[in-house]
Amino acid sequence: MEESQKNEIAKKLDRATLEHHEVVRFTAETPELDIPEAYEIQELGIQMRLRRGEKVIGHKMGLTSRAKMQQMGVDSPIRGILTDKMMLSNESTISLEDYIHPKIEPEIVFFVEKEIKGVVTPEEALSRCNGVCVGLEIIDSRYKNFEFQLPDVVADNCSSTSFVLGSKVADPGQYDLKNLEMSLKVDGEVVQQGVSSAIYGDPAASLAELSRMLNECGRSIEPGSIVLAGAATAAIQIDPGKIYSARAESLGQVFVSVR
Ligand code: OOG
Ligand code: MG
Repeated sequence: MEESQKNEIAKKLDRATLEHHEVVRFTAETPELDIPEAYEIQELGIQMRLRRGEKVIGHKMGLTSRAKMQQMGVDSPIRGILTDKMMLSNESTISLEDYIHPKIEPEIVFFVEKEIKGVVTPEEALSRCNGVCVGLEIIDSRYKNFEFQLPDVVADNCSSTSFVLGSKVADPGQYDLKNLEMSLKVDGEVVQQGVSSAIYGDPAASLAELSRMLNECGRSIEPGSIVLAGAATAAIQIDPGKIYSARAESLGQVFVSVR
């Protein structure tokens, strides 16, 4: 694919993000779009954000659950980049006007203290973190009806839009992070329930997989990064006038309200 075509796709996605409108998936017209090209487009989109003054603060893993991978017919998760503009404070109120058709999902989030590089075990990856928390991720795919193929969603920075972090809990090694009960609530009522093992068998394994994926393009997980390890349950549609919360055993809760 020509450089100009990659730039064109990145610009369309960037505009759709800024103007909150949807686009039709690019693989419909350009079926040859492949995964490495999609990561190049993702990077072009991030460069556009950086030129507007945003700062990279971490990474997210997506499609880490077996169910989502099977649904997409893939055996590897995808990764995206998080910027400071995407982070909301706990108990924030969002307005649906700032989104297209957002969904929300409960996540486990790592605070990386020391660089994680190359192929590492989940234990090694975890030992480089100084905290963990429960999070809520708001995904707002720029594609019509959330209909995309793998290269489309990678190019769209894995539907990244906003996220909220709960209180950071220190010394993450003290918890059995793969066996935490997790739930997603709407106005205090549980609507989705799961176990943290739904996140790639173990959220720390998702962190290690991110390190392996970044290493393939000569990169690493930088010290100070935040990493969203993936959703523990299916995402649900966000409606106005509701309060959404995620809870993870031992890690507490995190909230976002919708206007
Ligand atoms: C892709 C993003 C998936 C997760 O945690 O699995 C994701 C999507 O479903 O739009 O963030
Ligand atoms: Mg997610």
